[in-house]
Amino acid sequence: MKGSEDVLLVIDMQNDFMPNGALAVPNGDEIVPIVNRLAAGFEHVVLTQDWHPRDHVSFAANHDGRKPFETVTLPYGEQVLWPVHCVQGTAGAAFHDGLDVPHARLVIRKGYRRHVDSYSAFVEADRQSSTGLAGYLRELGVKRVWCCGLATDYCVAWSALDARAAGFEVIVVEDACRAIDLDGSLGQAVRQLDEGGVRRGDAGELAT
Ligand code: VGL
Ligand code: ZN
Repeated sequence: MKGSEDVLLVIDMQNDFMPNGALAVPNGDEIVPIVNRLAAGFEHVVLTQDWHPRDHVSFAANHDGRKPFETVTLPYGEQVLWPVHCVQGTAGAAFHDGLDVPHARLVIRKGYRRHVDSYSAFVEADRQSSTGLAGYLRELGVKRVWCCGLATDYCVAWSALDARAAGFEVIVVEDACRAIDLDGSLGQAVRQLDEGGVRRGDAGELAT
């Protein structure tokens, strides 16, 4: 059992990222039981929830003539345009029905400001606005952040790198994640994790 120095960050286990969802991550539903089992081994679990207003800047539908998976340049840099997903209060934004983590203490919602996306659970895409998560974890004496969920190459990788930048030891539990893998994004994310000092591991290593 992982105690007070460890937290499991369960990222975006929402219907829209599951097969048949608006922004389906291939085989995203496979990790539901893996995440449930993993989470049972942590006293401290935090969930994240992608949570966009319908007029959000990350939606292709809100840019004339643009299609999903194209990129645009915004004041804070390059932004991938996504299908409309995880709209606040909709069924697509709800957690997968099979997610069973009743002891999760906190849900961090992100991407809720119209003009700024947030893949990361820690810092929004403008790289300035904090969600407050680092301060919350620090105040509780957390030293290590274990990351799992969807998608490996976007919200998981960005959250892991920002957790590291905030001074935590960070492990991405790879078999408890699935990727979107858009134009080599998974390979790039793995390189960034390795270069950034984030460890990659498997749920099995934690079983004992
Ligand atoms: C995500 C793209 C857009 C994710 C969220 O959870 O990885 N990806 N919004
Ligand atoms: Zn999103």
